[in-house]
Amino acid sequence: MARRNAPEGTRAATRRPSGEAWRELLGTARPARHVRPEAVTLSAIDAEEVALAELRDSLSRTPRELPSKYFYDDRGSALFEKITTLPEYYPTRTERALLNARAPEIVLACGGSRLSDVVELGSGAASKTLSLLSTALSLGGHPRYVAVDISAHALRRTRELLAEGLAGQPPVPVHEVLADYTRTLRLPPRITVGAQRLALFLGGTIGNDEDEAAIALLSRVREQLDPGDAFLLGANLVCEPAAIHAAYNDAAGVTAQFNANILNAVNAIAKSAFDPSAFDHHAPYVVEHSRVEMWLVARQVLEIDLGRLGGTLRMDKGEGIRTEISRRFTRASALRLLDASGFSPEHWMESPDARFGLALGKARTGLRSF
Ligand code: SAH
Ligand code: AVI
Repeated sequence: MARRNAPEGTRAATRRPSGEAWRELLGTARPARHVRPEAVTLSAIDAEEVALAELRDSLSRTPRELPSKYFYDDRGSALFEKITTLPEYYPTRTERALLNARAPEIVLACGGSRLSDVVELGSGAASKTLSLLSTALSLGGHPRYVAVDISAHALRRTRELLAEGLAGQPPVPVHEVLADYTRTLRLPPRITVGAQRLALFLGGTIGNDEDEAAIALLSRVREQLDPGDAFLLGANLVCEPAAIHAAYNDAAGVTAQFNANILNAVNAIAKSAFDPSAFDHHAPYVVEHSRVEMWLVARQVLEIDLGRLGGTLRMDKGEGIRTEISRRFTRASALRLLDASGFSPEHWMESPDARFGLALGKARTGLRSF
């Protein structure tokens, strides 16, 4: 197919998903308006038919699954932002406090004023990244910020929050990349030759993948960097099960809404007929696997028209669809991930309550140290 032969960097721009629903899920990229806009580069965006195949495949597994990236349509992104403000959801505020406290150390370890390129995967609202950019500016640096996210809504929020949060400081050029980083990851070229790059993957999002997928993703990030470039990984740590449980079972029911909304996103893409209200939110912390598992559990026998996925899905009462895993790491397991992906771990920083960790690594010459 001719389309498949298009250069990767241009494919997304020339190849428009045909379905309204898919456009809605992925949105369209726009240049940043408030923070000195730059040209937008798009990495390859999933084609509609690839999404349909992925959904078909994941729903036919045992157990049935939906990839967690489908949470982030406009409503899902807004619900996630709301989750980050809930009293029970400790990861965001814990990571923010840790980043605020350690920003000078992180920026200095990344060249201080030479830090000129900050790239964030799954940037979301990017509210925590402000402290790093602010610190780089206050050290006399001129960082550019590259935000990579599958959600157009999240990129819009990134733009708004950066404009608000950095008001009164020198302008930070923002480069938005609307892309699915589980597929092609194509970062814009570094801003100047020899510029020091820092890639960020915060929020504990790495915990939404099993080891194999996590290492594949981080290795792709490594391939886009030069030896000596820095990578900062945020990881949720194994801690009190009750605190973890509460974070995914909040009293206001926002996480339950976020979970159910994935079915709206799937319906929009597949023209399927999932009824989100026919499922219960179930999110236990599974101690044995050090991970939360989010499920949508059928409250009764269901016959669901799968629309463009083809056929009908029959679910028994009590049968579940797993929508997310959210892993908790130890210092050792987080550093192992970095190492296995081609980064030499250099710093480990932990919140005072030991619930969240940040690992700073440097890209190695060889992808593997073993
Ligand atoms: N880093 C932010 C947001 C975390 S939520 C924080 O710490 O608060 C996860 C973010 O990753 C969302 O904004 C979501 O849209 C994005 N995301 C999830 N899967 C993605 C994928 N496959 N490709 C690109 N972005 C993805
Ligand atoms: C994005 N990710 C790290 C969140 C998490 O905690 O795993 C997504 C989330 N799911 C439920 N609440 C928040």
